[in-house]
Amino acid sequence: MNQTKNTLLRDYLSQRRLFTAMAAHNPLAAKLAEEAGFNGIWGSGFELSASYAVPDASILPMGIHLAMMRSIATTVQIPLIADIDTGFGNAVNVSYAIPQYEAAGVSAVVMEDKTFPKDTSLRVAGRQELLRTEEFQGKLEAAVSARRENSFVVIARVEALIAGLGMAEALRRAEAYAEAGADAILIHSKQKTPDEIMSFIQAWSGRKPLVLVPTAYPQLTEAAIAETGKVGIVIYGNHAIRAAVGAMRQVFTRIRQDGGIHNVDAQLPSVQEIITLQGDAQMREIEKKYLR
Ligand code: SPV
Ligand code: MG
Repeated sequence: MNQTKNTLLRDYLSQRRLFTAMAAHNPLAAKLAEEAGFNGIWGSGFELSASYAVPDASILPMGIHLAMMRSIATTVQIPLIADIDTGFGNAVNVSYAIPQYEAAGVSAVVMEDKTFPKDTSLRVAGRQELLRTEEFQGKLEAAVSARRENSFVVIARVEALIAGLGMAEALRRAEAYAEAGADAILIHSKQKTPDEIMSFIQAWSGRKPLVLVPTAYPQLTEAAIAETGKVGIVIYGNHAIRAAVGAMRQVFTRIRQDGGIHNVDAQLPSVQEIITLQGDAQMREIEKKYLR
């Protein structure tokens, strides 16, 4: 199964077809993303942190993220790209983390070049400090050599634009990470327009496919991204948790205002819909076959 999922993602990358990944913080969200037609799931650290109501700043331990990745990978048939932040330490920690993520059914990891503990990229005035290039190259080489299957994808994430170090430094690091064996380069920007990211794409040699997370510059459509011919994956980084927060707030407020559930009931997905999402059909088959 892993091989099939990995190969699917690899094919998109090698053909430079745009692979769309939606964030999920639990298996139910992943299932809804699969149902909606996304090509894969983004195992977002931001979303998982938010679902525990803690900052996305290396506060949740690896085990919690890993367990969630395993549950998501077990639930959906589409590839899962795990956000492993800084790799939970140095190159030694990375060497031990990668086989565990692979065994959990993940098809790819994204590792970022920030120091541990990290701060989240889109936070206003966040603490953004980058590792030395050579040190991050070592971590990438450790990740590449720790994978059991060559089809497992290692994505290097460049945070130079987020840290305000400029285009030349971002390009220099992206080349260095490709040199170290990364299969793709995630270039992140928090500019409110796509200009910065488009300049990077234009200047990029194209030796590896790029990965974009257009949260800050939502005007950039998939059609425009695909037109560049240099981007392999677009990640929608936090739209599952934001949708959930918006919907829960609205319904909770309404129930308090109305003093009951009489006005919200008809607007909500039915209990039967939730039972279906729980995989009721499969359990019924098991019951029929094996319960005696
Ligand atoms: C995440 O979703 O956890 C990401 C993307 O890493 S961002 O939050 O934009 O840094
Ligand atoms: Mg993250």
